[in-house]
Amino acid sequence: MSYPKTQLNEDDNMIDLCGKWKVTDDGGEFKFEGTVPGTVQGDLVNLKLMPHPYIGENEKLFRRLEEKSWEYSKDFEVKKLDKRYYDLVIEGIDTLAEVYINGAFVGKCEDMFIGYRFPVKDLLKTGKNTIRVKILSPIKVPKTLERNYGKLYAGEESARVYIRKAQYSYGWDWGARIATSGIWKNIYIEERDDAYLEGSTAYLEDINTVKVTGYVRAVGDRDYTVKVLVDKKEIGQFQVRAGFNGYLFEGKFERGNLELWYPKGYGKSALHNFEFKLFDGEKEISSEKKRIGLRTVKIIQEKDAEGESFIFEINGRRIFAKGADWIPSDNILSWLKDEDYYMLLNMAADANINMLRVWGGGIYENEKFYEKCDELGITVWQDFMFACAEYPDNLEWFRELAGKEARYNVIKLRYHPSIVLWCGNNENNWGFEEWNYNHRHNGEHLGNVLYLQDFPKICAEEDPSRPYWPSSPYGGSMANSDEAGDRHVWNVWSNWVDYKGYLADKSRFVSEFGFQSAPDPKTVDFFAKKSEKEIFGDVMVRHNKQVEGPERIMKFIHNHFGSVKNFDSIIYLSQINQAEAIKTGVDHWRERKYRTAGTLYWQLNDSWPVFSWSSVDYFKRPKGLYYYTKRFYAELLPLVKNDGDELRVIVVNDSEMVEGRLELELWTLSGKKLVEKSYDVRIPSDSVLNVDNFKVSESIEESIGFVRLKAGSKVFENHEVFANFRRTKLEDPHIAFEKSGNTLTIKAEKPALGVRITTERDEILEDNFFAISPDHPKQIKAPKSDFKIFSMYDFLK
Ligand code: BMA
Repeated sequence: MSYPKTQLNEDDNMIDLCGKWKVTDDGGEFKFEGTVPGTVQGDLVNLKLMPHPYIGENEKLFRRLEEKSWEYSKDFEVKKLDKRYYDLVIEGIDTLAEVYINGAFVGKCEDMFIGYRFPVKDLLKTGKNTIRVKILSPIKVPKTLERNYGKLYAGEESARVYIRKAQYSYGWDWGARIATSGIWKNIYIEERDDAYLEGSTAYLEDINTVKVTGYVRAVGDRDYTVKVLVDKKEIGQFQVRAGFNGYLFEGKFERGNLELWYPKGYGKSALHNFEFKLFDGEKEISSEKKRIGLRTVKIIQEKDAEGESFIFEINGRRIFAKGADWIPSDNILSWLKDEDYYMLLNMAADANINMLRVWGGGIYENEKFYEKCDELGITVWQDFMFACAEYPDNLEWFRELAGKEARYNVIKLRYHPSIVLWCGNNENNWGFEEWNYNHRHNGEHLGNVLYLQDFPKICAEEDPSRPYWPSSPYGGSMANSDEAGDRHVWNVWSNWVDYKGYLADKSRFVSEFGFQSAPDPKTVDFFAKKSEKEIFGDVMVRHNKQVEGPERIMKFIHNHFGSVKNFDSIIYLSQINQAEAIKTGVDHWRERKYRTAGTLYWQLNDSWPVFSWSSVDYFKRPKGLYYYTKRFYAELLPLVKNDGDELRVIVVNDSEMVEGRLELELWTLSGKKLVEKSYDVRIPSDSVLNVDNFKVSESIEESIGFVRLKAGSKVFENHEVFANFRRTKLEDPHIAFEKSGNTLTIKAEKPALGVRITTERDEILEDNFFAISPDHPKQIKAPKSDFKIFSMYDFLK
């Protein structure tokens, strides 16, 4: 028996309270059978009592629901009360709640990110019992607090800083405003006779020494020990003793030949089956089973000519972080299934992503998320859930609650090798310096005591196995400076700068940069009728949450392509612009390895169907950027770049030494080959190799470059657009294709760009949105359903 329940076997040591509950609101408007875990908003839509919030302008109908309080109630049976302890365990409640059993007050919940546990034996009786959970309005209470304590800087809904609830649920520049209410995680009564384990973990103290530790809760006055098994082999039995935050066990053993855990692309992500068994004398009374990977992690911060490095080092190896930022995958979290997590994370891994940043305006993710990242070797930069605001840590209760939340989540998640960093918040320190976040307490910015004192202390106490970083961005002379630490690069896009602007950037680690695009056309069809497909129309503007988001989309389309044909062209061209933009940044920063040591683009996923910075839309349909990601994050990246009067040919290698053949071609858009070269290359491990520099006699202004590296059985491709499509009109590339068996071969007579295959059914293809050189037909696995092939030419006027 252990906590949380997600690890419980279906046994008789609990009374499960999940399932159907009666739900009513305080206004007497709704009365329905709700589902737990769940949310009232999710139920209301599922039961068709409210329309789907993601269609048309329906989102706005959900705003008034925020004002309501809700009551959940359920009868349940208790067969016998013969155990010593009966704890009501609520793994998560959204958010402010009062709990009653058989009419008696049990306790209060005030943080959606904390699991609650209340002893309830005295309140239970054998036979029928009733539990009642009153959930208070998630807007009225914070608004009252705001009136009492003062308005802080927090963008659109400033009251959100007074409630420990996912901050994006009050609306974000990519997210709907749906402030949910509900019992969003498991709820049950745990029956026990004795103590139990919590937060057992194992980590490397140094590369050869494994440390094991964990808490033992509810101890009696007895002699407890904890036996630890690794892959079924016992490695030791350790005494339980009083520690500063409760009883605990601690021990060490030699790693010996236990394999290490590496991020994807750097070795195997080996996981070991750890079993922690709590004994009272000879009797086993509790156990935790966890799959744990062993690795060391630090950030190399060393002075150099450009300032100070910021390089993740795992097991002594430098890592170039290739990734994206992760937001909650739904506005109604109760709609997410394990499969949604698996699919998105598999997609990320297939696209060669080795790091995701769990952004601070969302949630500490579902256990399944981290388990899958452990398995796939995707490292996680984990923010604490504080974003784009000042937070009232001047209030003692708030500071205490924030600390409790941090400690709870660190203890819960610390066994995951994938998490390589705890980070205090998203952009708050940047705000202190550059966005007039000027409220202070005892001279300190509001929130900063948490990020600079409390959180690092909690992390050091509970989890010495990974570094802590105060904020994202942070480091250097200013939080968002480029000479040290991480940086969010938003001059491009948000400040209306076009994407060539990335080329001047010298960030040491780019933890955010992004460019918006439309979702997949089928996703647009989900929320908009034909008559609503107008980029500045009400429905489209509602589905682009950034102020002047649509304006930027159109500006950059006009910049690059001139006038637009129709709405389909906007969808397509916005995706091409986005993909080319992010590629421009990544190509540039990867070439700077390790002066820049990571690129996390904003953002991998979406929380509803929307125009946003994501590479995969709400329905997990890949955008052009997704397929580009696969190529620009591959272990080998060939590049051809224009330095003004010379072309430069480069290969970036993140893996072992490779020998291969590099081919380069330059074509005009009208189909004239300007250059053809090839090189035998030997690319040292973990390197950036300058292959060639040369002058081209003819103008390259109307051309496109293709680079192709053949290494063993693998081919790594890249292209570089030198032409300006507004000046040089694309000509019809005359695309032809042939399907034989499982292979699709696509040919073009002239350079074809942005070749897009659309399929009848949703399919993730081996490749898509690629460029084709007339000399090199493209071969991919054939789609399974009917398909059509387009290229950029079809979408331009
Ligand atoms: C960053 C993020 C988010 C935001 C994104 C796009 O600042 O941290 O707050 O959604 O940019 O504007």
